[in-house]
Amino acid sequence: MPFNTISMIGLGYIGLPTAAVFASRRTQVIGVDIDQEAVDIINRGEIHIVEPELDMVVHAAVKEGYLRATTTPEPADAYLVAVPTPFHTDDNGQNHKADLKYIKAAAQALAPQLQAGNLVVLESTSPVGATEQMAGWLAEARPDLTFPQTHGEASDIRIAHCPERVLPGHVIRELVQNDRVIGGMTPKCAQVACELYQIVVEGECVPTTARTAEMAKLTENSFRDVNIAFANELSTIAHELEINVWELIELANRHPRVNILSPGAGVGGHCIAVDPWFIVDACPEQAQLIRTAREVNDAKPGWVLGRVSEALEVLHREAPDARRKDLTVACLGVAFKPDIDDLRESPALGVVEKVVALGGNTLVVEPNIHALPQALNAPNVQLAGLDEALSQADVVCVLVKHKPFIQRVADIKQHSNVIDAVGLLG
Ligand code: SAJ
Repeated sequence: MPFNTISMIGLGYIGLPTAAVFASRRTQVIGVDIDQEAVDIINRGEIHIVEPELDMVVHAAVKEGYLRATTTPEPADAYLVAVPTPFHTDDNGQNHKADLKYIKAAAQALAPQLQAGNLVVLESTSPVGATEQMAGWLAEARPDLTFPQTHGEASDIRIAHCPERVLPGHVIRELVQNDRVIGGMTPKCAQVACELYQIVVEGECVPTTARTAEMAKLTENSFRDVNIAFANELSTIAHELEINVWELIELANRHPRVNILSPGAGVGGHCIAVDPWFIVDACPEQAQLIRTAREVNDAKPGWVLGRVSEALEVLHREAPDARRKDLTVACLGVAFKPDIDDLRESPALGVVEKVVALGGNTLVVEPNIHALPQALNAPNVQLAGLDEALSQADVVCVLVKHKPFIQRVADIKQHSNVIDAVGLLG
């Protein structure tokens, strides 16, 4: 079927690049977001998020008239939903269930525009069953139309799940090159959704069921989480045994069937530290390894902090009159991973916050930001350059392996008291 106009509901880290890439293929794209400011920025041909190359693609798409943003859905041939699926929060605080309220709101907002023959695709990372639930909300709002859950292949509306799987920092390239898993509520739904994605995707579009596609996405991120947990556990074991974990991994990885990932300050971001819990929540009895991996990775920032405390204790003992508040710790990196400016869900940021709380002075070196986040707004913490930090710090703690740190590794090595959570020094 022809897709003359598509509508992207949610213009965030996934929705905006996806909308822009479709628009760059000369498809009319109507982007929808509840954030008026984001809508205004996009309509000026600018962007409200940081992602390499995205500004150029959005600018060209808006200027050439293929991309337009609005706060209310308009008629389209296909609707793509890319809204957040955070943890559920109730009176007892946060739990590890997915909160589908944004999917429900998106479904209710687009439902009045639906016409027979339309396709609705859920892109948001979701627990198994969420696509069927979205179809239920659409059907509730539009009793005049038929849906796959009741009318199968004969339904007026086609519904599919096509999880996004792009790596932040490489989104524009991966949106086009990666294979896509396309789960239809019926085989016809999957086929129609494949036709849509083939407009932009150069990789293969592989059809399956909606439930399998939902689980495929959770599986990919759980696989990575479990493997990072192995590396993180290894780093604490190696420390106990007085072995250099980076050399150890380098040696083990020379085996043709071994490929150990890198230990770090913990696992951050909005995906890998969240998605495995949706599996654990659905199958708590069976998901033992997946749960343990989450716990191992969540414990890693605390372990790194413990090493900073130990180093300070030693200095304190060595120079009894140097009061703890006069000691300075330099923290290199606060982003959630190398070479990005994104501090959300960052394990490094968590470590820095606790280092600040230990007392003393903290110098934060983060080449990707110009001002410290609110969480680090304290009199004893400052954003600093690398040279200043290295000359003033009693303890240096490397938390993120940013390129500018790799370039200055020889200088960092000169410091006498470095805690290296990411293998910068080798
Ligand atoms: N990390 C390590 N050691 C490693 C690799 C990563 O400690 O060897 C840490 C990073 O520093 C970071 C966290 O893990 O804190 C996650 O980083 P990442 O680069 O592995 O992944 P994300 O969260 O940026 O993106 C992931 C990707 N998923 C997979 O690689 C399986 C991406 O393809 C997904 O689209 C994205 O999650 C998502 O949106 O779900």
